Amino acid sequence: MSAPKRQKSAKDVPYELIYWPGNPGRGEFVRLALEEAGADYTDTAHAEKGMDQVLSQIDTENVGDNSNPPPLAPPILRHGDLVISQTSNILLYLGPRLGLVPPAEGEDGDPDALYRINGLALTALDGLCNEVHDTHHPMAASLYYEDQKEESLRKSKDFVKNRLPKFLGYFQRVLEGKASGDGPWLYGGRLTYADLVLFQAIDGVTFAFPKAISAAKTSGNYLYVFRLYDAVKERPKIKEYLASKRRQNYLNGIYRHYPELDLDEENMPQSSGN
Ligand SMILES: N[C@@H](CCC(=O)N[C@@H](CS)C(=O)NCC(=O)O)C(=O)O
Repeated sequence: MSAPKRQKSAKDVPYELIYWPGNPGRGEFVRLALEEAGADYTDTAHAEKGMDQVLSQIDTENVGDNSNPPPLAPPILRHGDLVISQTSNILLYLGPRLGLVPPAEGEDGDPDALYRINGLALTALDGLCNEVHDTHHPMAASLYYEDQKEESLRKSKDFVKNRLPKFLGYFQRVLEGKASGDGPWLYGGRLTYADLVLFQAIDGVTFAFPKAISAAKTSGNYLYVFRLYDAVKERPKIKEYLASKRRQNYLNGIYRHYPELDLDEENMPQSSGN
């Protein structure tokens, strides 16, 4: 007897990532989860009229629909009749569906894992994404960088000297802790979406502040953080993705390289900043 044909449920459809074309931005945190899982997804970054799709979502005339409030800003995920925004919220939805968190149920079920993993992802997004954005836009997101260069330099000095070591030191401590389990991963001895977020955040900071990251590497204070970075980069699906045309170059997004903000080693403290 042949197996009964599976009914296509409303959610048995490709994921749709709605994000600005032209730079990886915050969309990349979602993209990497979809890529690592080999998920079926579409991406406005590569779609004809992708920009129009983003603009129609965030249009001030958009009031959403019967169930979904309108999003304020991308990344946005559409999955069947669900439309959600906010990077970490999207990852919270995708994590269990893509197998990027331990199962909540079953004999070895870990129902609290999702919230621990989400905490790690949020922390990486706070310090190594949102604060990086503020290094070139410390005064106002609606002003050009050129209109806030002086403040950007002050902010970058503080980022490189204090904030970057603090966050790298924090993740080094997480990786040294028992809850991280065996191997290079942040939680439970297995890859989760928090590892992908940390990888992408470090990749972006490396583009923006190569001198500071180089100093952080040679300090030897964050060995486990860079080991995690290398381990994610070597995941077969991630490696294939990074070499593909789907991976976009950094360009005028969150992670920008301004040589005048790329402060050198002497701005990095010698200790781990814990
Ligand atoms: N906290 C939000 C921030 C979203 C966000 O700032 N998106 C950017 C692109 S990465 C944007 O288009 N912002 C438009 C705006 O803030 O006006 C998240 O993590 O998704």
